[in-house]
This record gives sequence, structure tokens and C-alpha cells, in this order.
Amino acid sequence: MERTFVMIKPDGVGRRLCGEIIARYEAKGLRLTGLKMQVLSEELAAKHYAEHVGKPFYPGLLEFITSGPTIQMVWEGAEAIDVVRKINGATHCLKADVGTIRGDHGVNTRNNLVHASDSPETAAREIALYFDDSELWDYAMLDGLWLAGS
Ligand code: FUP
Repeated sequence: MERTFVMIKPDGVGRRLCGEIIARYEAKGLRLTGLKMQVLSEELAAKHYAEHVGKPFYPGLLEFITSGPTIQMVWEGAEAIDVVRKINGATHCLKADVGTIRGDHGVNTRNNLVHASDSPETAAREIALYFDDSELWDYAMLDGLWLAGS
């Protein structure tokens, strides 16, 4: 089992797409392990996007990500990091496959609705940035028998 960090960005919350986005991870059989809502401070946003400091799109990215409420989540499942990024689709929404969140709902690159970790190292760093261990929940899924088969 693998854990990944997912954030619904201000456009996803503002466009009332939270249910639509969460439903896709649930339908795939992933388990919701933690969830919270907040407007990111400049400081937290800068930590989150530290790898992009100095890039031309960084100031716009920071302004956008702090512009409204966001939802933070941890999802768990087999190969959850890759699975969630497939469900989200390519960063550039116009290039994202139809059937993905970004392909179905996004129209530009900055306002691309969701963020998800891209590696186990990133997932560990991002989960720790937003959640204490006490905020992550371990519970049985009644359909786990069906989801665990290979
Ligand atoms: P992703 O892993 O899909 O979240 O994409 P990146 O880490 O490459 O980029 C982080 C965010 O920066 C993207 F979600 C949107 C923004 N971005 C731009 O605005 N312009 C770009 O050319 C690339 C990324």
C-alpha cells in the first residue's frame, strides 16, 4: 500500500468540483486517509512549491494557490501515487487526456484543479507538510477483499 498527497486547488473548490474530484478517487478503490480545508499562507505555499522558485510561472502560481480555499487529502492504495496522477491527467489541461480530471474540466495550465505527489519522496514530504500522524486514519474498507486481488 502506498500513500499520496492530493490538493484540490482554489479553482476546483470555487467551481464546485470537489465532489466530482473526490468521487473519482473513491470509485477507483483508493481509501481516504486524511482531509482538511484551508487558505494556504504565503509561507506554506512557498514551502509546497519550493522546487519552482525562480521559474517564470512561480509568482502567478503562488498568487493563484493562495487566492482561495483549498482541500488537502491523503489517499492510500496500491500504487496510489501513479494511479492518482493518471486520474488527474497531464499538467497542461489542454493536453490532458479526456477522461481525466484535467482533461474533462480544465482549460489552462495554471488553473489545473488538482495537485498530486509525483514520487514516494515527494509524497512523504507533502503529507508531513500538511498533516500530523494523528490526523491520518486507518480503517477497514468492507470491500477490501475485492480490491486486494492481483
Ligand atoms: P504537476 O506535477 O502536474 O502539479 O506540475 P508541476 O509540478 O510541473 O507544476 C506545478 C504547477 O505549476 C502546475 F500545476 C501549474 C503550474 N505551472 C504553470 O503555471 N506553468 C507551467 O509551465 C508549468 C507549471
